Amino acid sequence: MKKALIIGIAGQDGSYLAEHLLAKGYEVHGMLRRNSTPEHQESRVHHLADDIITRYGDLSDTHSLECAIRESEPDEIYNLGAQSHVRISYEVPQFTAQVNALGVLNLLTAVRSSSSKARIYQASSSEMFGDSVDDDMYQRETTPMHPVSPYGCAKLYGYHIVRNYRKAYGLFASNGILFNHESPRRGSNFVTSKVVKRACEIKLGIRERLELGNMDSSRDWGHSRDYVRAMALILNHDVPDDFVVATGQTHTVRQLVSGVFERLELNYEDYTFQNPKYLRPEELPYLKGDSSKAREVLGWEPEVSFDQLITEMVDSWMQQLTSTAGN
Ligand code: F7E
Repeated sequence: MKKALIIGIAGQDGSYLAEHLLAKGYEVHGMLRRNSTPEHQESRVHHLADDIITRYGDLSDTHSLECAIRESEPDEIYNLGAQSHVRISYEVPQFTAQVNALGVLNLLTAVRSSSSKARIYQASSSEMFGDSVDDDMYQRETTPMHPVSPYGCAKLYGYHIVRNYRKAYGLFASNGILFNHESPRRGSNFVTSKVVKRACEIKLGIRERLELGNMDSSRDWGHSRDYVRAMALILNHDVPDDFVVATGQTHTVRQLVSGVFERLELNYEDYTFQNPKYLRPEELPYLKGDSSKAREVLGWEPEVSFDQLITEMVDSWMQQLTSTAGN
């Protein structure tokens, strides 16, 4: 039986990855960060409580990483832990760097000092490309990286230190360069979830308006469930390597908003307003990923379309909100 350690198991991706690995027969260990409010801390993995082994830990605490590695003796480590919100990275830039950049170094150091032979997956991000795009309007593994946020800068360090340790010390350490990926489990301060939740609340008469930042940026949005499959394929490939994971389609935030409201038979223009507090000091304007390498080398491809993703999120939020209203 293979053993996996998922750092950040209580997040959107951590929870889907745990389900995916359990279904493949893995013993699944997870590390989660302590919050001051225990409520909802493990809500995304609550249904797996009898099947997974969790412990508290933190990427900024090398001792906790060493203990987790020693106790779980993993064959595979998935580092999904991060301060993952780009706008908030401007409010906590040093914390973001400590976790998203130095945290990766702490993990690599902990693997080496424990003499672990575990394969390591690093959750790298399309935010690392920043304002850089190839002439054909795609970003791919070879596209130069010019990050435009503290989050992107920190993730770029994590990406490079993984490549450096792979070459320098022969670690099996790989980067998945994942473009935006969403689901009903997405935190409600990311744009897809925020738009869907607010639109459902407006439809139900619970709320009157949706306040957003920049609606002209474009993102390549996929489904988290599809993307965790790519993570496992990346670690089970015969050599460590770096892969872009993306759908290859891009939509503006405005198209997302208009599509969600249309599904609910509402006109978004009647309810949507700009609030400067949601604008970023520097915006990443455009993302569209070319995942040909992952498709050709790993045989990966996404199964859920953008429309199916939005439908699943709308159905889920409608169901949650109507069941809460009935309580
Ligand atoms: O913003 C615009 C915002 O916060 C998407 C993370 O998972 O993907 C994610 O980062 C777009 C941006 O995702 C609001 O300005 C407008 O252009 O959903 P988001 P993100 O920043 O692209 C990458 C790949 C990661 O790695 C990150 O961890 O939507 N936008 N108005 C807004 N965004 C938010 N959150 N809230 C608004 O009110």
